[in-house]
Amino acid sequence: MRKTRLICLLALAVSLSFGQELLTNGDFEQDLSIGWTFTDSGAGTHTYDRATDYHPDPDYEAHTYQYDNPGWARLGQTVECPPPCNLRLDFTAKFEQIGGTSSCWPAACFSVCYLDENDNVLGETRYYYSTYATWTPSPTFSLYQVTDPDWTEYTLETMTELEEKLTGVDPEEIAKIEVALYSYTYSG
Ligand SMILES: [Ca+2]
Ligand SMILES: [Ca+2]
Repeated sequence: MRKTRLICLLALAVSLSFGQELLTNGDFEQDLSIGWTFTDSGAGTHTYDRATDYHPDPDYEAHTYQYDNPGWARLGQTVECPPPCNLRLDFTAKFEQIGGTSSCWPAACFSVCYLDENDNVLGETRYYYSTYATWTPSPTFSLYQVTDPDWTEYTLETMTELEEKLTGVDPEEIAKIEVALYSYTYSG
């Protein structure tokens, strides 16, 4: 059976800093080609944009969208993060999902990937909003299930995260961090 699937993720602002802001255009006030890179799974419909009216404040928000299945859409930015990886991530986001079953489900995610100097993913912290997602955490995969669909502020301290959740990641190997708006649909 095939049902309509429609998921979104909207972000008001993203900040990755330790004293000094590392992200370029983290408030989305400039065109998204500045600082941000869009990638997708190549099948289905994937879009991203920025607009002022996703959130009632007067300035811009960014948005990723994934339709049909399976597939994903990702708007990300990678920054250098020499060890020790001691950063504070603040983002304000709104997650949306429509439709889904236990065998075919959407998830709206905000992803933080810890990369080595060769861009290999050492671990990930993923915030996700999904009724059916079956992901389970591991020492290299930390999960935070979002249950509030309204605009909410989130904070992640990378040092604490690595010590308490991502015990399978060697902080000394981390050279970069990628943050991303990530819209995903699983189809089994
Ligand atoms: Ca706005
Ligand atoms: Ca903004």
